[in-house]
Amino acid sequence: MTHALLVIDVQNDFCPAGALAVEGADQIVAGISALMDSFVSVILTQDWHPAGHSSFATSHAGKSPYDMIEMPYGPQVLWPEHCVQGSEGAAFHAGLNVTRADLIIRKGFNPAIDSYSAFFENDHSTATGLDGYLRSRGITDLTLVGLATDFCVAYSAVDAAALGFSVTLRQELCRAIDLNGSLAKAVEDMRSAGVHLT
Ligand code: VGL
Ligand code: ZN
Repeated sequence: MTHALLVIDVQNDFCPAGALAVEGADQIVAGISALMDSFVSVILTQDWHPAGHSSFATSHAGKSPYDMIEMPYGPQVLWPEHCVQGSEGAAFHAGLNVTRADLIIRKGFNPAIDSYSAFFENDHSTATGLDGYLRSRGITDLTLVGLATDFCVAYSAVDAAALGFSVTLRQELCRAIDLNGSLAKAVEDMRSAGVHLT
C-alpha cells in the first residue's frame, strides 16, 4: 500500500481577495503544508485556464457569474474569470509548501471543456493522465485536501474512488463554495462513492 496526498487547487484566486474567493480558504493552507510531512508522495493540482475559457461568464453574452448553461457535455456553472494561465491568481498560495510536490497536474486548459476533477475533464471521459501516473508509481491510497470541497475536491474524490483508489477526505482541510446546496450534494455523492470522510 502506498499512500499519496492529493492537494486540490490551493491557488490565490480561490483565497480571500481572489477572483473566485472561497470563504476561509487561507485558514487551511498551513495545515495542508504541515500534513505533507506524513506522506511519502505529494501531488498538487492547479486550475489553469486560457483567457476566454468557456467556463467564464464573460465568454457568454448576457450571462452572469453563477448562471448555469448547457454545454455539449452537460450542465455547467459559469464562473468569474479565475486562474488564468500565468497570472498571479493562478499561482499557488504563498504558504503552500510546493517544494514537496512530486507532480503538479494542471487542468482546465482545454478552452471548450471545464475540468473540476484531477482525473477527467467535465465530459467525464477526457483523462488528465493522473490515473496512469498513480498506477505506474504503485499508489493505491489517496488523501484529499484543498479547494473547493463541493467542486474540484468532490469531483476528484468521486472519480478516484470509482477508479479503485482507497480515498480519504480530510474535511477540516477543505473549504466549500456552497452554491445552491452544492456542499450537501457533494458530501452525499462522496459518501455513496465510498469516500471516507473525516
Ligand atoms: C473550482 C470552480 C471553477 C475548484 C475550479 O477548484 O473547485 N471551482 N474552477
Ligand atoms: Zn476553474
